[in-house]
Amino acid sequence: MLPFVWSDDCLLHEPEAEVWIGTRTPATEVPARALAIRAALAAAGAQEVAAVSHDDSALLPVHDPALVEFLRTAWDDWSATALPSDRVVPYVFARSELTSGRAPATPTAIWARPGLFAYDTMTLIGPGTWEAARAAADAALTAVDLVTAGEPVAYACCRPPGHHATRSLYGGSCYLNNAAIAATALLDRAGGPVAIVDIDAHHGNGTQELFLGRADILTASVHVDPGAGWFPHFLGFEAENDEANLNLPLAPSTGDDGWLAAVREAAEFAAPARALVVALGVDAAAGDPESPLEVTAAGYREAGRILGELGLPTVVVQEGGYDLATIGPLVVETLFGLATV
Ligand code: SP5
Ligand code: ZN
Repeated sequence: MLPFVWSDDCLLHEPEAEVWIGTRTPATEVPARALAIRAALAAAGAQEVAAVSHDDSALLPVHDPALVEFLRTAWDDWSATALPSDRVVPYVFARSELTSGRAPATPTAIWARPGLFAYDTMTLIGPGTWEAARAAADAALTAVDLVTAGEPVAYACCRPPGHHATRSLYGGSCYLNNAAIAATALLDRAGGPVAIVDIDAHHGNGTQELFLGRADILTASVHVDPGAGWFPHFLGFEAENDEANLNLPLAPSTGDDGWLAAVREAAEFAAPARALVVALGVDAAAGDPESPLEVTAAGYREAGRILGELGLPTVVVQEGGYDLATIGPLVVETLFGLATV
């Protein structure tokens, strides 16, 4: 069984809540997710490897230094100010149209600063958020190191997830784009193009926007149709496809047959690459509270097999998956599929 990369620091992010349509609802992206996955991997006999700390220089091919600096300091600045909210939440947004495309001023008010970097109200920052986000990136980079050293497949138990984070914005429960960070690190070592295949139930909008127009990083995403009312709402459509980007939106209620056909198409698209990053969300599974797709455990295993058949050096990073009772087994099924080809 393949190695899995783990960091205790990924547990430090405890958002507690999401502000959705102005309502504080219980958080779905909770530390227990990572513990459930770890327990299932350990029971399956996977080898745990501790995440190794990497320099911030590995983040900068992907993220604006201003976003990194904001995430690093946001909680300390917020908590040093007497504010009525126990988490960093935006209330005003620095939309580019607001400033006619000019760079917005850096607000003096601490409570206005999140509006420079957040694109939703659901992605809260509290004590430990930065440490966890940084540890998740370290886990992804450690998995890259394992694959570079000759492991055919390595899995990183990244938490918080990453695929909704763009170059300079955070959102969708994501702060740093772990899959994108892994892909740029792999690019240096693969000697050719790298593909990211995203099978999370939601469109990997951050990853798509990060690599828009780049031929050396191919991006493919299989997800529930945002046009049917699902996050990230504004993108993830076929109209965004080009030679280096493939969106495969699926109708709500799509099960194994339709989903696996899309995964096969994504795998074919990725085939010319020299290395692969799988953004593995298991929220496409039937019963997940955050998506209407109806993939089974056998479907996830088959997806793993399809992607493993490409025979590329492969880094798997964790994205979503919110049903605590099933996410561990679903990750194990996928990895069994990938590693037993
Ligand atoms: C990584 C990942 O799977 N991110 C998913 C983010 C989607 N969240 C959008 C949720 C929309 C509203 N859901 C209502 C739940 C209220 N707690
Ligand atoms: Zn998701």
